[in-house]
Amino acid sequence: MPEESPLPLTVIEEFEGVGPLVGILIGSESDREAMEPACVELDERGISWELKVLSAHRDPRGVAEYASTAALRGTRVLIAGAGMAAALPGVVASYSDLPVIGVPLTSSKSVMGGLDALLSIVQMPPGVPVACVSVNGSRNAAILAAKILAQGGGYPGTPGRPTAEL
Ligand code: RP5
Repeated sequence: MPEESPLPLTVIEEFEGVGPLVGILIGSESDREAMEPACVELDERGISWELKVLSAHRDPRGVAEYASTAALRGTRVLIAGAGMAAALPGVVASYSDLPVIGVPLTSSKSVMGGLDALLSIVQMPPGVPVACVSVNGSRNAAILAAKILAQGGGYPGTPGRPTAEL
């Protein structure tokens, strides 16, 4: 009998578990300070995280690559903070099945103190959900991520979980 050819899953296994539980993306270096409370909160809870500066409009390919491979690296929740038109959380959600928490941020160029980013993030069209915390609410994003991580292995019918008896 011929030896079985390696499955593409080998690639997945290679990545599995090497990434942090939470991936934080920001659209600009200028967003870093506003996301600091999220990093502190995750540290205090002992949750591993990484932060990357990846802009939806300046580096769309980078965002696509990061978001579409995050789950393979073992990341379970994505947090995306951005200001102004704030496309980043929505783009991330379009490339990943992981839950995405958007953080609308204020910047020196914001309209109405960040209302522009808030509406951009919260008004995602049906089918591509993004959770949205308050303007500059990065600490809440981290707490919500922790709550998501604390949940069990899915809902009835998902692989590895028995179907609920009705
Ligand atoms: C967004 O535009 C960023 O998320 C940032 O909040 C805002 C301004 O970016 P910079 O011009 O400071 O790089 O893309």
